[in-house]
Amino acid sequence: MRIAEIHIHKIDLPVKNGPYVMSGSEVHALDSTVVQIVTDSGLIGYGEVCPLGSNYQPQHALGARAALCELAPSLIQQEPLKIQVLNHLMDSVLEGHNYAKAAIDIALWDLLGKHHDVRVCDLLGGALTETVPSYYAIGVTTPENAAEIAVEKVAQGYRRLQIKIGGRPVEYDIETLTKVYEAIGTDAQIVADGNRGMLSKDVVLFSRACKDIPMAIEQACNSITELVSIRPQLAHPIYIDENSEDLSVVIEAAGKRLCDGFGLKLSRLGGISKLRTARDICAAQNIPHTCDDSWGGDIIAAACVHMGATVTAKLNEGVWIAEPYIDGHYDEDKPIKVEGGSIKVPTGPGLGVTPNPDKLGPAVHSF
Ligand code: 0XW
Ligand code: MG
Repeated sequence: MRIAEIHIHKIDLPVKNGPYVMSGSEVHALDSTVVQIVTDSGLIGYGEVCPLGSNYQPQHALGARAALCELAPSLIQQEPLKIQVLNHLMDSVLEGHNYAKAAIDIALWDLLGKHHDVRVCDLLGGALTETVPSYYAIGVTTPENAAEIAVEKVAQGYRRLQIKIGGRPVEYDIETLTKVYEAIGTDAQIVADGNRGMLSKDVVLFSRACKDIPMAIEQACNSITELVSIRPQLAHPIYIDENSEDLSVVIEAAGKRLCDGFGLKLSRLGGISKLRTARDICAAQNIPHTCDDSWGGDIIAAACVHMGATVTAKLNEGVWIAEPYIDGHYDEDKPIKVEGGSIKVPTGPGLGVTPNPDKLGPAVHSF
């Protein structure tokens, strides 16, 4: 089997009930890129990457499509089932740009599963569960509103809530987490996520003021250096998210125990192949982690769910998907969605989703 065609689609994803507010940005709509890899046998593999705007990470939608245009010609006529070989080929053609390569990697795993009539999670060693826990991210908002949403989401079945902090006087963050904890207690695990937006001094003040609230603090500061410098002063475990730019950072942070957990993103690391390795590194070091991505529709959601299904329960911090903030699905027959705080693992081969061509629209680039 050979790769015969590669098509790149641009899909606009308005934020439902938006904007989505984090310490450094407020997003009203996202620009997602879907990759279709068509083989000479007629099989089609789908991948997706959707940067969370252009300042959340060193990624942006136009950059993803430009990188994919740089990569696509070298992939034509290659053997799609040799995923590792093609990852090496991509690295030889283009340095970096893991987020764009991730879309290709995901499509190749989708093809591998379809070729063998096996689900991606089962290709990754087997699903340990048929429903994965999700979590809900409450954007930066007033203390009262955050508490109100927290109660609503716990009632819907979520057992982990991420409360966005940062980008404002730290007193507001302290009051917000205090109100949320008063409202839900330990009915759900609480993670306060600063999305790199806080000064180390404010994180120390925040942690000390909230010392009686059982929670983790995720990526509060911009760098690992800052996080490591204040960690001894904190009353809470710390998680690394945005700083885990690639496997080498995960290996170092896990090996040196620089954090107590990770927010891992599929596209940031480079796709399913790389997140599988990060999963195993975390398992070896007993470090809990999420299996997320920045944003995107059913394709990236399915990839995160398949990966999350293979993470042992005690290390599984949940699978975040953008579905609650998106109207509609690429595949209305087999949508990937959060129900009661959990997500069912798709049952079909590969990713288990078949995007409706009408939802993808015409390709913006074809090879
Ligand atoms: C909550 N997420 C996984 C979704 C958004 O992309 C941000 C991210 C995070 O944890 O920072
Ligand atoms: Mg995070």
